[in-house]
Amino acid sequence: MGQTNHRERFTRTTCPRNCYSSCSMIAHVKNDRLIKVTGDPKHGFSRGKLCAKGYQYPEFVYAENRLKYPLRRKGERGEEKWERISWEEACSTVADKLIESFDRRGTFRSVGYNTFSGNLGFLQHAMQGFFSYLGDHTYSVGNPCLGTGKLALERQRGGIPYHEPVTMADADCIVIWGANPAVTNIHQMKFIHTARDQGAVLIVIDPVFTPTAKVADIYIQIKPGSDAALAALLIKHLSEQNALIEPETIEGFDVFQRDLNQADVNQLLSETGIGEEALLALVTAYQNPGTVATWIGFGMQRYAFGDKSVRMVDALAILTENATLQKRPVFYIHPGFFTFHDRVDHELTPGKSPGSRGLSYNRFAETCLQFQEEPLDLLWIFNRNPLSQDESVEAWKELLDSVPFLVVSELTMTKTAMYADLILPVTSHFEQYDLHVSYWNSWLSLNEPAITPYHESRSDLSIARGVSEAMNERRPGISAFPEDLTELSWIKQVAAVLSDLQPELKDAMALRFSPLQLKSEKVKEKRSFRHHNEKNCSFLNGFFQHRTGNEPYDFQVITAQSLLHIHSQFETGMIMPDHLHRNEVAMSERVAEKEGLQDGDPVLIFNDAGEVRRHVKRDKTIADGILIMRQGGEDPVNQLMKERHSTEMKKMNSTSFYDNRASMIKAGRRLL
Ligand SMILES: Nc1nc2c(c(=O)[nH]1)N[C@H]1C(S)=C(S)[C@@H](COP(=O)(O)OP(=O)(O)OC[C@H]3O[C@@H](n4cnc5c(=O)[nH]c(N)nc54)[C@H](O)[C@@H]3O)O[C@H]1N2
Ligand SMILES: Nc1nc2c(c(=O)[nH]1)N[C@H]1C(S)=C(S)[C@@H](COP(=O)(O)OP(=O)(O)OC[C@H]3O[C@@H](n4cnc5c(=O)[nH]c(N)nc54)[C@H](O)[C@@H]3O)O[C@H]1N2
Ligand code: SF4
Ligand SMILES: [Mo]
Repeated sequence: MGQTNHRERFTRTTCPRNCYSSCSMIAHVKNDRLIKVTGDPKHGFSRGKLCAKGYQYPEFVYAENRLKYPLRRKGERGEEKWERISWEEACSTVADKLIESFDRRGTFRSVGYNTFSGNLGFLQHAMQGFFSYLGDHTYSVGNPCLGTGKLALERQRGGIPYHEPVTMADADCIVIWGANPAVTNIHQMKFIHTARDQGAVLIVIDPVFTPTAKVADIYIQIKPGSDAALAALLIKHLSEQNALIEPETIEGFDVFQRDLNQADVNQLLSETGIGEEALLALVTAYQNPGTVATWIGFGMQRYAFGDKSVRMVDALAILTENATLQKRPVFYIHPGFFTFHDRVDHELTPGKSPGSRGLSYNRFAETCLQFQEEPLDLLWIFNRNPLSQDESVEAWKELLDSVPFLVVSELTMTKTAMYADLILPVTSHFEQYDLHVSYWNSWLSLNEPAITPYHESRSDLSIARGVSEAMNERRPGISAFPEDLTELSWIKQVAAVLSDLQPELKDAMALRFSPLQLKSEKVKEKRSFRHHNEKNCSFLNGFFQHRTGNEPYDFQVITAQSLLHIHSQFETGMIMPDHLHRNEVAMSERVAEKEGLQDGDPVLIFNDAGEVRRHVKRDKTIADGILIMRQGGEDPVNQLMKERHSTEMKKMNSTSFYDNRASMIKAGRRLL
């Protein structure tokens, strides 16, 4: 690495993006330049293929907006005037700010971080660990992405069901509730197509006619947020036909059934917006004597009552299966991802001290703004772009305007980085070591550096080390972060910790030759609804009140993932256009027709949280009450969001990205 070498070299790396696959990939390098990236045939999930983003990595790595040097703000916040500084100056500045805060308050509680999902590798724990070594501090907790469903399944079954995603190929029927794998999980489509080739029926339930819906045998256009109602209806139907399997043997079924008896069929049906025929197709599907795979997608849980939808759909699988639970596999995530990450955090970092302030993601900015005592002196954002992706953009703007010092570690100049006092450029995965486990499949893979770091970029770990050294120079012993820690020694330690669970991991370097398939953990599934009792809130309690009490806006705004981007990432360098441009809004052709809107017409979309400007794109597959926009960009759609959580939802530490309504105007006229 590093030297000029005219021959092409190959290095095994792993795509670190927040994506189902975690593809192992081969970097092709010539003269220390990444010239091409190809899939790794030894990765048993992606099997030698990548998505368009993966193949596009050389453009990503050398993109014009990639950060090269540490930058210090010159003008006003957000004015985007910067000066280049040295790493020494950058690390000393952060060290000074941290020590200043400690001296003023006698604690590090007024320094905090917010991080999430730019890179899902194990190396990221080192940066979080840096704060843990300081002692008390403020940090973000929870999971704004898939936390609702995870908790709901854990409550319902006492654990998360897991089946190898490859086994979906053996199903006789696949029912996808709110996932769009043709866009978000393209490698899974192989197994879905195999199942269909062998005669399986594919049913897709989604308010949007997605690329996945296009290849389905049956597409059911459900009203947003009503999956709990649809699943309840199905259970009622099946129960009336005595088609539930030994429900009385299920712990907690009595409470569940009482709930269900109270629910009104007509109300349920009108909630879902679907017809009798679609309902009967689903009833038939769940009576299939063979294997019916239920995929609980992340899309259906992004609602205020998303946990109820997850629990009800899961209940449908439990109630139509015998005690072995083999024929009604439910797919959600690979729980090993969390087991491994929790373990590394636990074993290799000091953990969070009791005086630390762990703030839920879904109210992070609001909570920081409310601190009376010990307000934040310094906020460090890494691996995260809240001004584009958070649910409370308005509160985030306020927080970033008011926090005395803001540090952002980034690959590119993002919406959030533009507000920073100090921007620290990080290496891409091609420039550092890392180790990855997928949250969907059971493959674990190594990432070796393929090229020297881009300009002066550094890994998050090496930034933590630099700041720690600068702190200790000023105040010996103030930071206990291990100063000899390198990326390689960190991942070796991670592998050693994980080798308790997977002995093959004893030698992390063996992964240079092939990714490793983890041995599946024994699935601890139980036919149980033991958490359905009055105290934990029954199934449909509150569901209808919420659904009828919606705000006075005309459209539901759905902002799901897009094929050629990962959230706000891949903004530049992508040479192909995505299905929807960032400045477009897709809507029903009928609505556009009625309002005289042509393709390209400018519209303003607004609600009480904010407004965004877009150009019309007509689409005859979209239902009348829905607007579709993409995430990210200059004028992020999340400006239309604000926190809308029930108390129960808050306890679930979750988010409701699609539970969002807005109206639309053109030239001062409101369009319905
Ligand atoms: N290309 C690409 N791939 C990605 C990502 C990306 O940004 N780009 N992001 C990754 C991440 S972090 C995640 S979390 C996953 C998410 O991937 P998925 O699990 O596929 O989830 P979403 O894209 O959020 O939503 C899936 C579908 O749910 C539908 N939906 C919305 N509301 C409802 C509803 O009320 N009921 C039902 N039944 N369906 C509904 C949406 O229209 C959408 O088609 O994708 C990952 N993969
Ligand atoms: N409207 C709407 N909003 C959503 C969603 C939605 O469906 N609709 N989905 C939600 C979901 S599922 C998710 S997962 C979140 C994602 O929320 P975020 O994690 O905030 O999403 P990204 O846009 O991927 O931002 C990650 C940032 O980390 C940076 N980064 C990448 N690698 C590294 C690294 O190694 N080190 C450092 N320091 N930085 C790095 C990237 O450049 C990028 O700017 O968005 C949520 N927001
Ligand atoms: S974005 Fe996902 S599918 Fe594409 S290369 Fe990365 S891990 Fe693979
Ligand atoms: Mo996500």
